[in-house]
Amino acid sequence: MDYGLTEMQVMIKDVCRKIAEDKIKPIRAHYDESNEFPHEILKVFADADLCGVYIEEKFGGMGGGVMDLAVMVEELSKVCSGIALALAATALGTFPIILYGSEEQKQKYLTKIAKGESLAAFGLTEAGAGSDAGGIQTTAVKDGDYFILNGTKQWITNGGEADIYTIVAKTDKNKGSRGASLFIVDKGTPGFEFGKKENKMGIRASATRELVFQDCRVHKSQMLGKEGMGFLIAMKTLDQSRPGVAAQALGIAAGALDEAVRYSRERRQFGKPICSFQGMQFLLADMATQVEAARALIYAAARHIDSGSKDVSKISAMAKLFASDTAMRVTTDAVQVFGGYGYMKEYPVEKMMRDAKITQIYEGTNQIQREVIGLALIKEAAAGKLS
Ligand code: COS
Repeated sequence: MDYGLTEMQVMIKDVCRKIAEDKIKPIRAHYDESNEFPHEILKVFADADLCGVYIEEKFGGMGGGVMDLAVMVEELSKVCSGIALALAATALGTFPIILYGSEEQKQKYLTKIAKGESLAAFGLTEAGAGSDAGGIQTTAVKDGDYFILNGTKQWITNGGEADIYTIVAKTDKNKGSRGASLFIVDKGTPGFEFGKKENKMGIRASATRELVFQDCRVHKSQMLGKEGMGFLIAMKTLDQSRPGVAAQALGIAAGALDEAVRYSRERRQFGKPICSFQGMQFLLADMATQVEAARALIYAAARHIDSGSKDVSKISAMAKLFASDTAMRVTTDAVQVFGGYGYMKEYPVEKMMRDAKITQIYEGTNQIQREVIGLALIKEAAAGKLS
C-alpha cells in the first residue's frame, strides 16, 4: 500500500527492514533470553545513519521528524522491539533538548546523538511517581552556579547504557508541578550512579535501570528552558514521543501478523493448511484490519505533530492508546494461530506478546492516555470546537 511516505521515509524503511532481517533476527532470541544490552547492534545503527533521523541537519541528523522516527521504529520493531528501543528511548531522552535546548546545548549533545556516539535516556518516573508525574520527590537545590540533585529515578529505559540523561527534579517543592525543572546530566558526573537493573517480562534486550543521585552537582548551564518549566517540558516531550511508542506497538503487531499468516499457510490439520478454514481467515482478517487502522492513526498523529501544530496531546495519546491495545490483541491472536507451538519459545510470537504488554503501560498507561483525550475533548467543547 502507498502510505504517502517521502523518499527519505521509504529509504529509512528499506534500510531498517534489511537491518532487522539480516542483523537483528539472528540475535533477538539470544538477547531476549540473556537480558543483555545488544551493544553489537549500535554500530550497525550508527553506520546506517539511523541515530539522527529526527535531528536537524545542522547538528548532523537527517532533518526528519516524528513521522521519520515512527517509520524507523515500526520497521525495526517488526523483528525485535526490545532492540529497537535503544533508538526509540534515545529519542525520548533527546526530545527535551530538541524542544527547549539552547543552541549551545544542542550543538554539544545532538551532534553526539546523531552520530550514534551517545545514547540518551529520559528520567521522570520514580518509585512513588508514575502516572502522577507531578509527584516526583527528586530535588535540585540551588547552590551558587550549581544545582545539587538528590533522589532516585526508577525504570529508566537505556539506564546505564546512555551517556546523556534528561532529568526532571523539583527546584521548588512548594510549587507543585510548576516547581519542577529539567536538567541534562552526563554519565560520570560525580554523585550520579546506577542502581538495580530490572529483570522484565518483555523488551528484555533493553536496559531498564535505576538512576541514583546523591549530592550530584550539576552546573546551571545544564538546565533546559527556565527554572520551573520541567513539568511542562516533560509533558510536551511525551506528546512528541508517544507516537514512537505507538509505532513500536504497531511494529510488534505487524510482525506478529506476518508470522501468523506465514504459519497458517504451512501448518496442516484435517488434511489441509489451517489458512483454508474460515475461522482462521476471520481471525487473520481482524488482526490485519486493526494493524492498518493503527498505522493510519499513528501516521496521522506523527504528520500532525511534524506540521508544527501546538495542539498535539489528544492525537498523540490516541495513537499510543489504540496502537498498544492493538498490539496486545494481535499478538495474543497470533499465539492462538500458532496453537501449542505459539506458547513455546522456539517460535517468535510468545516473545512478541510479552513485548507488546509494556506498550500499554509506559510513557503513560492507557488509562492516562484516556484521561488526556477526555480532558482535551472537554476543553475543545468549552471552546466551541466540533469534531
Ligand atoms: N502540554 C502543555 N501543558 C500541559 C500538558 C501538555 N501536554 N499537560 C499538562 N500541561 C500543563 C497544564 O495545562 C497545567 O498547566 P497550569 O499549571 O498552567 O494550569 C500543568 O501542566 C499541570 O497539568 P495538570 O494539572 O493536568 O497535571 P496533573 O498533575 O493532573 O497530571 C497528567 C496530568 C496525568 C496528564 C500527567 O501527570 C501525565 O501525563 N502523567 C503520566 C506521566 C507518564 O507518562 N509517565 C510515564 C513515564 S515517562 S517515560
